[in-house]
Amino acid sequence: MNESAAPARRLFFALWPDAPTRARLAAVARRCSQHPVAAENLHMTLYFLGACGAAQERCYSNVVSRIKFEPFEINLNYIDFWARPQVRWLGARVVPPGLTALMEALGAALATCGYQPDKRDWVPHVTLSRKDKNPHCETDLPKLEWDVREFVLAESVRLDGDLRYRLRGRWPAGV
Ligand code: 2AM
Repeated sequence: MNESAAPARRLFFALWPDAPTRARLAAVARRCSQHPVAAENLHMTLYFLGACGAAQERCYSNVVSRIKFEPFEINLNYIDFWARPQVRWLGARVVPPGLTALMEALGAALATCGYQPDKRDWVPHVTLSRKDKNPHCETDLPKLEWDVREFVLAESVRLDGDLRYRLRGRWPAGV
């Protein structure tokens, strides 16, 4: 198949939890919903790119590989609910400066490939459940300090009707 005939991939940059953080997030998601996001799918989206061809993906991967950033910690300390998409999510009352810096660096890099970010304010969040009817979740949150040491490029795919994510690239902090 030549490159232009290859199907576009639905891509996004994200923070991908390490295994212990993922297990803690999954436990909260299960406590809050009968239909939680699958544990292996839990993540924080940084930039949603949408359908991308191979050349676009190469451009994004190239420019972000030059980003230098320091590791940082996100303290996920509250649960909220977006009524229209019926999404329950976990957020951070304080956005760490390291995350703001990474977002700015990524935004500037992606713009050089022609990417135009969503005009809505970005709210850092981990989606815990979708199409959730119950806006309330009464649960004591455990300490959820997420030690971020990389960002990733992920592809969203449907497998037998289920949403799955495949990692296409990962970029560590401090290099
Ligand atoms: P969400 O966590 O709020 O559902 C892959 O679809 C990821 O990109 C999801 O985490 C989703 O966010 C996020 N995303 C952001 N904007 C999107 C859009 N317009 N369409 C689909 N997903 C989007």
